[in-house]
Amino acid sequence: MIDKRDANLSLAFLTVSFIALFIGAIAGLLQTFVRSGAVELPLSIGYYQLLTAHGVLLALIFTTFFILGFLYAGISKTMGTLYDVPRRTGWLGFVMMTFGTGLATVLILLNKATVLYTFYAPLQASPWFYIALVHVVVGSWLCAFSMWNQYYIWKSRTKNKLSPLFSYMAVMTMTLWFVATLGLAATVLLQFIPWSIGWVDKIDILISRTLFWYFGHPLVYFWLLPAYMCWYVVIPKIIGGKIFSDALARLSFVLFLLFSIPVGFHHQLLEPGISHTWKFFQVILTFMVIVPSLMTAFSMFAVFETAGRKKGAKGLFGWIKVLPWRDVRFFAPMMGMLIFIPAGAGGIINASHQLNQVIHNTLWVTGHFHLTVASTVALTFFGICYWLIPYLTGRTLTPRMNKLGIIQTIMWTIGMAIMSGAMHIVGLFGAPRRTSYTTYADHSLAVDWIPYQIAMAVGGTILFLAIILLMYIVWFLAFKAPKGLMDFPVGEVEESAVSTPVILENWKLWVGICAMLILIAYTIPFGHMIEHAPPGSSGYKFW
Ligand code: HAS
Repeated sequence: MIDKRDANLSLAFLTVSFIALFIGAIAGLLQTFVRSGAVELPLSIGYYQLLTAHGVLLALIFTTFFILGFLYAGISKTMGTLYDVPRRTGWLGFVMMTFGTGLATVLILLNKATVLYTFYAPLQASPWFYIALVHVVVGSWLCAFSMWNQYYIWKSRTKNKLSPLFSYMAVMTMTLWFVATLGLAATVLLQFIPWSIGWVDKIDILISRTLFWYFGHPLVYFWLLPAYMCWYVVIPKIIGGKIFSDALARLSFVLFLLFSIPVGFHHQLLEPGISHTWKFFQVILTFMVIVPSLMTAFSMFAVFETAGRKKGAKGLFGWIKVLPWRDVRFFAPMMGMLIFIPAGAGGIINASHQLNQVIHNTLWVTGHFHLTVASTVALTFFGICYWLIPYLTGRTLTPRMNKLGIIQTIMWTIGMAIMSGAMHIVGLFGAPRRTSYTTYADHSLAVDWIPYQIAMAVGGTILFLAIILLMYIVWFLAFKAPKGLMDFPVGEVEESAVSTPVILENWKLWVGICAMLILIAYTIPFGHMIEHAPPGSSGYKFW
């Protein structure tokens, strides 16, 4: 049983995350309608305003709050009840983040921050929007400090050389987040706030985008790693198997820390002002960051097959049949894994310099991130909430909710296949992303895109219905499900697995190599940007 005080902290984060999910999903549905030409927005609400709300609330807020809620629950489960200082620091972080989220949402709704979730300069928002973001980031740092503090106290009290796998992964995820958000903090504090207040007239766009993508790429792994924590630690237990290798799991997280940050240029391959040599270098590192995902795929196949064979499965693929397909705690993350196979392949296409010329700034990219974060990660998070919420509220997952969860997962998978499939195809035809409905003066090329945009609206509608169903299940599990004991599933490691080398827990070493790689990948190109700095740009508010 989890300590009530720890459960409350986790539930607080999860509550904000689901509110953000609901509002963000309404914005998403309306967007697909507008983009297909089916409706016009009333009350002078702008398309780009809606798009900003959708991106900020889903990509930044739903994910971050969900992750922190999940991590706190897992740390409390695997290292024991939170110590007082970490718990209090966690609450302080929560209050700051929630204040920042509220302020940012109000500004977006007032049309004072219509700058999309990447807030690219020279689009300019009210300074309060950037100040709100500072609150979210500093609040999340407090959570990082609180988790590190818990880990430090636990280690010094237990004298254990190795921490529990889940907690180790949580500490690594927050380390990655902290190093990544330094870039965001730098651009917001040194560039955006002074410029939006009017202390300086101009902003250096290339530097702001470079600092943003220094943060923006590891951000996607900050979303992915908690999903991997579920795959590595939770799924083996649910399917009645064992963790393939503790050492391999930890090594893959180390590799994410090392290689996910010095790769931001692969989002800027078409940007002038960065030499090809440095783009090429960061593309190589991008291909390195694929390795830990391939290790994860290998490890999961091993877990499934070993568990299946223990249950008597025969033949090359017999183990697939004996997986617990009717258990939503497995089914939802499994759909996420299966989707990650084409989604990851899409990422490799994006990272290839020549192919990036074809897909950059097209709807293909939107399709890519709806398969990765909005399917692989989101489905895993949904799968987690079906057992995490009853675990935290002292209730149980009933067979009826399990069934509804399976239906929800199927709806999500079908809706996303239609929407994201259409995005990928029409993106290859050249349809740009981040645009409202337009036929470009009835140009034949643009008119040909419309059927795909209608398909996107159909997929979006199914997704929205799936969100309503999810909200019902979440509400039921939180307030109505019968009282009982629900498990936080934590797998055990296979007896035959190699023992974990203690060096994997040498933080100074890994953070040191991470810092070195960042310096190698960024120092010279960043120096060039400063040396050849353009005059900069004033701010624009188009919508
Ligand atoms: Fe990405 C753009 C490259 C992964 C998210 N990406 C984006 C954007 C987002 C995003 C949000 O190089 C748009 C940002 C914006 O607004 O502009 N991405 C990659 C690469 C990977 C990758 C190389 N992306 C992700 C993940 C995301 C995400 C993960 C969110 C969570 N991405 C790019 C690039 C761009 C980009 C360029 C810029 C494009 C442009 O021009 O703007 C890799 O990490 C992918 C590696 C993954 C794999 C798959 C492994 C498969 C596994 C599943 C195994 C299945 C099992 C089940 C075990 C190699 C682990 C088996 C069971 C059975 C029963 C069979």
